[in-house]
Amino acid sequence: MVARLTDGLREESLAALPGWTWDAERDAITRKFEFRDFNQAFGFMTRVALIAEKADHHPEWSNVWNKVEILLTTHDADGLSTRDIQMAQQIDALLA
Ligand code: H2B
Repeated sequence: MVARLTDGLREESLAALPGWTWDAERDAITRKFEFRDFNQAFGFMTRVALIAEKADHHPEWSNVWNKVEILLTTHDADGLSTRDIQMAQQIDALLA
């Protein structure tokens, strides 16, 4: 069982993830991405899917043509955990 992040740890982690916003209602983090076209957006989603399968940690997301919105939370923890922070870091690294 993975632990839900404390307020202090969440704030500290989010300070290092400037593109991500905390959703208090879900205790989740979200980020919107925009690409040149659908091909670029779907290529990105494919790379995220491979990370998700490897980590056994899966995003909630949506795609509209060149836009992708990702929400990360840990169902097993009923809120944010280090798994979400690690995944956000890996997702950001895809775009670095
Ligand atoms: N993804 C997310 N976002 N949260 C989880 O708690 C989770 C998951 N649990 N992917 C995993 C799969 C779990 O259901 C399996 C059985 O390990």
